[in-house]
Amino acid sequence: MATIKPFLLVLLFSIFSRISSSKTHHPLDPLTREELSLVQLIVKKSYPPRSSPVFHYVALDEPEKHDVLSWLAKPEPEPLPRRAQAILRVHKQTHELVVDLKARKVVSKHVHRGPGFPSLTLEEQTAANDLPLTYGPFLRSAAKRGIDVSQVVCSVFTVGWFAEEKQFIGKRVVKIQCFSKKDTVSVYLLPVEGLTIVVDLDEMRIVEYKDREVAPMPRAEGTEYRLSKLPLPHGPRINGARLVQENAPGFTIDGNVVRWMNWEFHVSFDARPGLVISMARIYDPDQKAFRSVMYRGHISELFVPYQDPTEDYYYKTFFDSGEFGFGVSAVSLVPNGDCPSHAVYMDAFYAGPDGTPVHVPNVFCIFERHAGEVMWRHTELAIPHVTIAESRPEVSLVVRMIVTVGNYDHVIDWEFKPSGSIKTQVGLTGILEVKAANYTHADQAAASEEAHGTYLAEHTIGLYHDHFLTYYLDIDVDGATNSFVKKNLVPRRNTNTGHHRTPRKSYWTVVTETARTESEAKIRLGVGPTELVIENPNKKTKPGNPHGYRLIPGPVIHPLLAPDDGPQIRGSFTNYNIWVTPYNKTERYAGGKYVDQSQGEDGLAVWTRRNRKIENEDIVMWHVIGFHHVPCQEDFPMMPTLSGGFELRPTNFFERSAVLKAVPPPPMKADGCGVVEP
Ligand SMILES: *[C@@H]1O[C@H](CO)[C@@H](O)[C@H](O)[C@H]1NC(C)=O
Ligand SMILES: *[C@@H]1O[C@H](CO)[C@@H](O)[C@H](O)[C@H]1NC(C)=O
Ligand SMILES: [Cu+2]
Repeated sequence: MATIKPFLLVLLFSIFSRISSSKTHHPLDPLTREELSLVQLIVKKSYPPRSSPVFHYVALDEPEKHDVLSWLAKPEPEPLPRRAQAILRVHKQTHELVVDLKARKVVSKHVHRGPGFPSLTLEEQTAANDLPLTYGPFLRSAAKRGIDVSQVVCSVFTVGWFAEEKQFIGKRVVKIQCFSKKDTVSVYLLPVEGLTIVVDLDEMRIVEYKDREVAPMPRAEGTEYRLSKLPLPHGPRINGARLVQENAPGFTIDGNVVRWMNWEFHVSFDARPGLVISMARIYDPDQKAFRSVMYRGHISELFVPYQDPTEDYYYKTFFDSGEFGFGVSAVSLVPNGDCPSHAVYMDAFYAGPDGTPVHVPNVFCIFERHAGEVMWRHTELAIPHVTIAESRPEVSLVVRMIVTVGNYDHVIDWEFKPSGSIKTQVGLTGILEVKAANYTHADQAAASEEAHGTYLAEHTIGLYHDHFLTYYLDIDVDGATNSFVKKNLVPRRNTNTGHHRTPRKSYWTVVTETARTESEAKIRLGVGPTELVIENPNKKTKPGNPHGYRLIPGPVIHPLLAPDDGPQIRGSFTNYNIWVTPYNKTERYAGGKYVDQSQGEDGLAVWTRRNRKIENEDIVMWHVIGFHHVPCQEDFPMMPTLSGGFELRPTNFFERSAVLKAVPPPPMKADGCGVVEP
């Protein structure tokens, strides 16, 4: 999987991988191209020749956590057995298989029942998109609107779930919306309104068609974003910058294990969440050992409900990860735009619909970030005749993936800092979802109850919507057994009970509360100030504080939909910003494993009803962050990146600052060539 881009590095790493035992899989390595092909072969053989199963998901069936950890502890471990899990559609049924790659056989096969369906394949989306273009009634609708069908593209949208829509229950259906590409490439900005097109994916045919009304089309003018097509003058001009790294790059990639400064972690690709960070450990010079911080971290779900309840748009309540697959939707990164010039790239493979491996080049990039920030500093002015000014530049390591689902692009970063912090960031960019409406001025839209968005251009409304991102964070502070501790900041009145009376009337103090069960760990942020810490109650610093990592939360968001609304029942994992569950290998996806048309039958809200014990257990934290999005004109036709994220920060984890003795790099010459001699 590790295809390193720059030529020299290819040389370097190919030598390196020959030295290291490249044949030995890390137990969490993603399935290779060869392994995916083997899965295809074994699975197809397990079905009668004409049943043509469709592969919706294939991934490593990872070994149990304790096996992985004991593998890690051995100096020369034997490779662990490799197994794959596969989700297929066969004869309108969802099949779950586990394949043993060594024994070359299917070791378990069962039919999943229940309302939710697996994520869509790209191929079935393409096939469905083409259906309207040869469908008589659609051709008549286009003619009625004066639209040339050769200038139309269509796109699949998941239908969500609404209890009243009984005709969809048990059928794998999608809705199709069509767009004009006449004089534009920003097709999402030119929707053809007033049509309902429902496609049954298992039968691959249109099963419902309605043409209600003719709405005006938005204009193509002003929707261009390709620089080569944009009229002069261009600007502002982005200054070039080239990073000169004396010991470049500062990290090594051994298979899928990345080592950098005091960090070591495993980077993996999974067709569902895409980028997965595992077994992040940091070196502690006091203990002369690597210490575990996070066993697993990835985006678990992304819920994007649009806020227009009318016929054409009510159903748009997307679960981008579960319905479309974040991994499958991850794009090849554009060098020098998506990642800086000194980045190193990795490739990925996933299973196409017939099981054949699909290669995604440059799916992740890894780079050192020297962004001009300060790691720490101090100028001491209090000591007469002594000049002290100590300063260290911040440097961090970033692993990045970009996921494009339809109109939106999501830049997903995991950032590691030598201080011990892990930061995440998600950047939203791309094209807004708009509807065409018969307005010609913002005042008309503002006066109407029917706009459900911002008037952006002639006949164009940018629809209101939310982005709710849920992160899966299996934090293991110094081992798996941890507790979740709330350190609530509580205001107090000064009762002057101490020895000396003071005129101070009030102060705040910390009241610590350890969550014993899942319900005690469901938290809506923004209510009262609190520090949220994952602690290891069994491991303490020399002064006696439990080792911990605390969460500096990301942008806080709460749902505004009614709890009895179908989309919110499915998206009930957004009811809290924090959840903590006991580790369970199968509980990975906050909105459930089978999300398309799900009815909220699976996921965080359901699992945590058991109210399991989470104190001094192997626990997983889930963090929901997000944005309510009221579109504005600057988001049109291309939205500049809007970012947010959170930080996991060591808290009494080390005996002292992990970067106290950080050695700054030698200063560079002004031309960037060579180091200034002292
Ligand atoms: C749009 O509005 C204009 C003026 O109010 C009206 O004449 C026209 O019929 C409307 N068009 C549609 C498609 O509703
Ligand atoms: C793991 O989670 C699944 C789904 O919630 C549940 O069915 C199963 O019983 C759990 N296993 C254990 C050991 O708790
Ligand atoms: Cu948005």
